[in-house]
Amino acid sequence: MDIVFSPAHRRQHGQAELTDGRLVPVYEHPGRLDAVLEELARRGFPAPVEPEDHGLDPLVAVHDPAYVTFLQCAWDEWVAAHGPAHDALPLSWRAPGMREDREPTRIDGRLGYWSFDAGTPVTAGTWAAAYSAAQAADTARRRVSAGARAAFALARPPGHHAGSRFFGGYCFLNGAAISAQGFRDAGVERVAVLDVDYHHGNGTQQIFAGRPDVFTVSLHADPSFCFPFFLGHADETEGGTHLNLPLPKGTDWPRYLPALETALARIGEQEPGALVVSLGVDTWDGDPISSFKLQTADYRRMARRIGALGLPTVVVMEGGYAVETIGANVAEFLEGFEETPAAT
Ligand code: Q9C
Ligand code: ZN
Repeated sequence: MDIVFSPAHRRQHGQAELTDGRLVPVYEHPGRLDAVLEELARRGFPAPVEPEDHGLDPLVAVHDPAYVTFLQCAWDEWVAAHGPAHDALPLSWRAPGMREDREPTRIDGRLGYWSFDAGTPVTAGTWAAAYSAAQAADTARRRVSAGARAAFALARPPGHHAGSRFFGGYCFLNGAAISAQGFRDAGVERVAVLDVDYHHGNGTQQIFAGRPDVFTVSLHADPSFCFPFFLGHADETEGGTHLNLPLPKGTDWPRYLPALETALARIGEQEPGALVVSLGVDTWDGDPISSFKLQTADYRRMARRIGALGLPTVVVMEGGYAVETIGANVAEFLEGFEETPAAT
């Protein structure tokens, strides 16, 4: 499997995120990908390739150009107001009854206007890193469009919480959505996105809501008790174009598998021409911010089933915060996928 990786991911290294009422060191940090790279090399995977640069077009195919412009300028605006010593974090958001037709001019207001949480620091390198991750997802998609059976965008910051007009949940640009839209623009009539990150893929759901050409599915911790809290319930079908499979605290493989089979059956019914997988391994038993109980060997089982669809597939890295096992969990997934043949 082709692996697309950019060292520019290191430029997103926030100081702190707001968790449980305290500023704590960020969970989403460069060491995550270092650990994956090291484990893939150890297991003999081919050396990664760097993303091609296709500019802003793939980004603005799924994000509002005004949002993309904001991301490019946010750090400079923050430094002008507050200096460079601390990361930029939003503190105020609209509530119902407040106005969304007036974009604030002050950076503090603008950060809230374009986001939905205080766990996603904007830093000096955020744009460069998020841009490289978006290009990695796009390059992986181009490799598959050019005939590869599958490609893996080993990228960060992750993307599935980012919507057409907002960042949050450690995400700025939605690589999975960029890949899916890229398949569409390359002539694939129907695309499916399968999100197996522990958290609901609210950004992906929002971007493709009501789009019969892009069927989206998310398996995740029930938003009644888990971030992102305000989307991800089973009754959100987006006119039959989306499926949510919320799962309880403590879900293990025997309870995860039936939901995965449901997801795969629904995807199969759509007869898609390509698949994008949002691969979060924060479902691992022992992840520091999650509650599921998947074991390392379960990622091989998961990938065998996903691979059995036989579809041209882009896998995009999302969450997974247990640095000691993130590499093994990702490697098991990729090896399991590679055991499956392409449909003929
Ligand atoms: N105590 C992804 O996995 N809230 N994003 C964390 C930690 C945000 C996770 C709170 C979690 C976002 C891509
Ligand atoms: Zn996650």
